[in-house]
Amino acid sequence: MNEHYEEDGYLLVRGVFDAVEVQEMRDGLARILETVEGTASDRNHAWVAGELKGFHDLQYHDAVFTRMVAHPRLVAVLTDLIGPNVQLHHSKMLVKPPEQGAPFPMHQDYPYFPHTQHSLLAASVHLDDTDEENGCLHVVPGSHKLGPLDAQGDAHTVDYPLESGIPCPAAAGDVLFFNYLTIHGSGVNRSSRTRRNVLFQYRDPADAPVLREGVEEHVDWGMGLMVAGGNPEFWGWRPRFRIRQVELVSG
Ligand SMILES: O=C(O)CCC(=O)C(=O)O
Repeated sequence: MNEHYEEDGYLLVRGVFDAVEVQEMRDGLARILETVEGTASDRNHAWVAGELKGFHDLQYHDAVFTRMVAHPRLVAVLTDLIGPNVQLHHSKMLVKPPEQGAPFPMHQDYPYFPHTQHSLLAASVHLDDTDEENGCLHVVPGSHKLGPLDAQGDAHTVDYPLESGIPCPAAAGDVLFFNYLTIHGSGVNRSSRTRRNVLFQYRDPADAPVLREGVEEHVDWGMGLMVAGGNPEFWGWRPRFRIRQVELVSG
């Protein structure tokens, strides 16, 4: 495993996606935003004051993301960090508009989808150049070693100011990988530039989710896609799910 990731709980890899691929993903996001505009689905996903487009399941919206979640250059890093078998857990977009783009208070991702072996990590794919002015990510190096922390409120925040994390400015095409125990967050977008990221979350398929009353905490449509190796848990894992259509939401 990569020594820096093991020690610090994160890794910034430059140039994973080239300019053409970045543009394809920007166009994919624009298509998704166009389809929801003015519909009941167009909700603000900000945790605190501000604006954020945070739609999940990107690969169900647009095929460009099916290709990108399994991109060979991305997968090469994932197998180094997770192991030979890598499974997609979920995907989402994070579009922070200019002037008012919402911050993310510091948190661990652990309480959103707890697992037993802590293999989960985020690959935050930058589609714009980011810096402190347009709300880049901050991480607290080594904080993954603290294990799961007491989290507060619905947003599961931890008692760390943004300044306790080091800023991770990045260029379009760079990917910041961080473990789901690594404390992270991001500031307000105070600039006149949009900050577009897509975030793919992966795990080792042998890493069992922690169940609450027999139920997995976070289930997304797109979860379970293998992007490297095989899934030794497939037959044990699949029958746990039963799909019940509660409500059909139309635009
Ligand atoms: O990309 C960001 O600004 C933060 C995203 C984040 O912390 C999350 O989705 O858990």
